[in-house]
Amino acid sequence: MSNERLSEQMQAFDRWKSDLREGIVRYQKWLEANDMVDSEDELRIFEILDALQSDRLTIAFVAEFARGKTELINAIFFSEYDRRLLPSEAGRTTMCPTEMFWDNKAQEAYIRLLPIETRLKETSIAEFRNEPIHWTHIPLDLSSPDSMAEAFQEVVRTKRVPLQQARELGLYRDEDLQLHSPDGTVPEGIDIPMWRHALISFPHPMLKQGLVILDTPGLNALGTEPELTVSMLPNAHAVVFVLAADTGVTKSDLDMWKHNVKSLHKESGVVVVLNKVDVLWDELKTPDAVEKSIDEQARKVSQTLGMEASRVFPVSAQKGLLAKIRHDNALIERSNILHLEGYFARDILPYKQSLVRQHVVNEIGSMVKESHDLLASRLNSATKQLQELKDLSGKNNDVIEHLMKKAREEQVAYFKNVESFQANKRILSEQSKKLLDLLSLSELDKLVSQTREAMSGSWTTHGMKLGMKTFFDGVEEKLREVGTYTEQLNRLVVTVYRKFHQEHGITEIKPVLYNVAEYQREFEQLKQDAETFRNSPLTVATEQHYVIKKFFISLVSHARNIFFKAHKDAEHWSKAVMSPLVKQIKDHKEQMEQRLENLRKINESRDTLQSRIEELEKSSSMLRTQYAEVRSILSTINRPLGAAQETARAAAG
Ligand SMILES: Nc1nc2c(ncn2[C@@H]2O[C@H](COP(=O)(O)OP(=O)(O)O)[C@@H](O)[C@H]2O)c(=O)[nH]1
Ligand SMILES: [Mg+2]
Repeated sequence: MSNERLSEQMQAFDRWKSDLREGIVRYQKWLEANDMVDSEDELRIFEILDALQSDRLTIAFVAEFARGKTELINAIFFSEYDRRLLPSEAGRTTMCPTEMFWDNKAQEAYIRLLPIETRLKETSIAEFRNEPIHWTHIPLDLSSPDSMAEAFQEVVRTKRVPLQQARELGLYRDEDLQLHSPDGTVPEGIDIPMWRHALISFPHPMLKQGLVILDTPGLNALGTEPELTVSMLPNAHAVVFVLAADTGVTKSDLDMWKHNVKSLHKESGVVVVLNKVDVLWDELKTPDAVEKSIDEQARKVSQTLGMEASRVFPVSAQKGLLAKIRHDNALIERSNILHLEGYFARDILPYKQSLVRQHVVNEIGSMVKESHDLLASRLNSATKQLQELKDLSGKNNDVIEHLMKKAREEQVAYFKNVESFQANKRILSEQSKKLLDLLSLSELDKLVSQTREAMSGSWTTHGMKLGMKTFFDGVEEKLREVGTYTEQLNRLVVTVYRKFHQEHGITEIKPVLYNVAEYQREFEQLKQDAETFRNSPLTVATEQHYVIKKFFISLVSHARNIFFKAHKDAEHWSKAVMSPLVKQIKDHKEQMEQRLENLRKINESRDTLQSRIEELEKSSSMLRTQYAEVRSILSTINRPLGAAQETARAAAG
């Protein structure tokens, strides 16, 4: 059980990442040592190292208010502070969405709060994130738990504002009157959250290892902050949906599940937590009977939600936190909190690792593979030359001259092909420009203005439907065009590569092709998330201009992000796609020259044959060492997480 603790698995994951980093750095050095650096590759390596450094695992907690999300976060992640670190309160909390992480760049503990008034601006939270000036910054004094607890209280601060202002901010609807004033009199002012979003940088070990926890307030926030639904939650690697045993599955729990959470299941792991099972710990019942009633309720939850029973975890966050603080093992066991941690460790982390792995292996792996292939081809040619020279001993000059003549002819044919290659390369680079134009942000922005026109300023659910249709139809059309164009480009690339390999017997390498499928998939997902939001009863019921406007802002911001990535990717691709072949061509040219030079020297004086053979043998053996090194780097990069753990365990034992 103990090795299923999330913290240990996070550590193993972190070690795996640092092994990977080491492998990449080794490769970087290897490239330098062997004089094989290319500025485009260098940049790419730098980007990958940076991406690994800032790689994150996001777990989002979603539920109606008061189900115990915050308590659960305290119990799983923050128990070693021997207190309830994050404020968890009885009753309705008006907290804002809160992200907890460690700010690696600033290396500083703080709380940053985005004022609620920023909702009036046409900027998404993601965009605000890059503009610290809009956030209120509170440094955290780690040496004083009291002052820290006080600082955390700031996150849940509210303020009283006139009704009109709350309405403008999209935080009050006339239908909500009941909530604010049970006797039905219209209040003069209402309490609204001070903040729209909170970022907490905190040096907890798991956060330092790249964990991000997203704590969300209840259903209301999902309705009023569309960015949560269309961007933040779909981007999380795991979503924890929390129910409480004292309330059971209420109508609003079920609404939230159906419209906001269930659909996330495709992209990320969703688990259901049935919290507060301690309310069922009836002293008058036998332990067996208690367990039975808990199982019964969990089974009902799984049926109602249509979720496999193995993904429903009955726990008590409160007792779990208490038990961990008191080191009461029996109570920890009873709270069942470790079960949930084990699930994250066993299922979520490996999934996340496969994502990182896919990315790194795609990027760096193909570069290392390229070096590997280049070496293989050098080694191959050295071996051939060596054989040729060995065969020469005892042969007369005619044979050598004949060989030289043939080598020269090959060289001439080769140079002709190099010329036509250069021409093709120019064509390709021209055509790549068109690909980049198709993927440019200004193209997308044209679509955005068309969308706005289609809606003709009608920020209603009907207008939203029209707008979404215009937008996604437009994007799909554009991506189709990109797809067709990409196919043409890829065909040209393949042809150019093949021609060289076939005509000159060069070791075949497969060019990396540009692929838009990933971005098409991302748009498909965005469309589904947007659809979910549009169909959510909250959205349909409100007809709120405000919310719909916000929804479009987050939609556009997300879409721009996808285009930005696709464009960047295409730009890199167009610069790099020919480089393996260029290197091969250069190498082959040198080999041909060297071969001729050898033959010439030997022709002049047969005495040099032996020394030439020795030289070639020496350089072959050097090539073999380089080859072994690059193979070992390749295997480090391909190593699975489990293997890294084994190594660490072996080293420790
Ligand atoms: N009995 C019991 N109460 C809990 C448990 N977890 C949370 N609570 C209580 O439920 C209330 C709401 O908890 P909180 O974490 O703030 O809920 P959130 O709004 O979902 O973040 C607080 O009074 C907690 O003390 C639990 O496991 N058992
Ligand atoms: Mg909370």
